[in-house]
Amino acid sequence: MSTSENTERPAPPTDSQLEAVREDILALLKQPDYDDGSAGPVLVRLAWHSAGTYDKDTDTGGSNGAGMRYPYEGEDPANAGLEHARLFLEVVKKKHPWITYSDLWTLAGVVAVKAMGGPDVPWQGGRTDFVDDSKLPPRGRLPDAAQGADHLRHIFNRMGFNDQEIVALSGAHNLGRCHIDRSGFDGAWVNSPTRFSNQYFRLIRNLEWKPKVLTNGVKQFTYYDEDTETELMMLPTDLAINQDPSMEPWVAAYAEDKDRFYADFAAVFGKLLELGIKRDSATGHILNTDNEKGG
Ligand code: ZEM
Repeated sequence: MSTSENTERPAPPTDSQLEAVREDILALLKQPDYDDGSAGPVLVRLAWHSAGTYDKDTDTGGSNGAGMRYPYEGEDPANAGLEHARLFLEVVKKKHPWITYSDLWTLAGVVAVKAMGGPDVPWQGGRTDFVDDSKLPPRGRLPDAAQGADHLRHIFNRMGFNDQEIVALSGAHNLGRCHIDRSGFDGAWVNSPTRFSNQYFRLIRNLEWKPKVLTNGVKQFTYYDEDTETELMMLPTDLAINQDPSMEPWVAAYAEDKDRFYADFAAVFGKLLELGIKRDSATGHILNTDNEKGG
């Protein structure tokens, strides 16, 4: 599956080149005919799934390589729906061919979080699209929403994250929605799914969530708000973090303190997007590009 494209180490982009990419990502966020009128949430999910395959013990997976371009990762049922995100970004790639897909997908998540009212997430470029066959992640590395806190630990400890970081990352579910034809789950977590906030944590704690079995047999949790006549949802994993004795205090902290959540989310999302990327600590330049492997 090796590809010969992008095997030359590119010159680092100038600030103005990167700024132009950011602007073009911003310009495509508004999508009147898509979901809640925004490409933002699905772009955040693309960034997460591109990086969340990382395994620290074997140093495999992660955003380098942009493996979702190829069927094994791209057509993994866990990534269903992310083709929309990749398609949205294709116009940006066409206009700025110098940027790698792996940089573009991670940067788009960061730009979208900020544009939807979230924090500034630290981001550095330099990822390679070279597919290193020895680094390919197997399927099954992303979390299964039907499971509980121990499963989340199993998945996220493998990336190097602790309980607090798992809870902070889960706060991304303030954005977007579940699609029955993608994950089998259905609905949005909050009433304003294109506005980043800590509402997700407050709703987990303050509403009375009832189990619901969808027509496809999938189990999730539901809350029907009589006043607004809207139905909100939670995944089993979303409620599991509020049951686990070591995660629950973080759910409480983020429900109460929006600034704390923003700061912790920015740090951990930034860390997620760097998994498997090795940089020179002085210059920030990437060390593990393709051509050291001989391209
Ligand atoms: Zn999600 N996520 N996620 N997530 N996620 C969905 C949607 C979104 C889990 C999960 O199973 C699901 C993180 C962590 C975890 C987003 C961001 C992040 C959906 C619905 C599911 C089932 C997909 C669909 O049907 O379209 C589980 C179990 C997680 C473990 C904690 C992390 C970390 C994220 C980013 C930091 C976002 C933004 C969405 C909404 C996507 C959209 O299309 O609207």
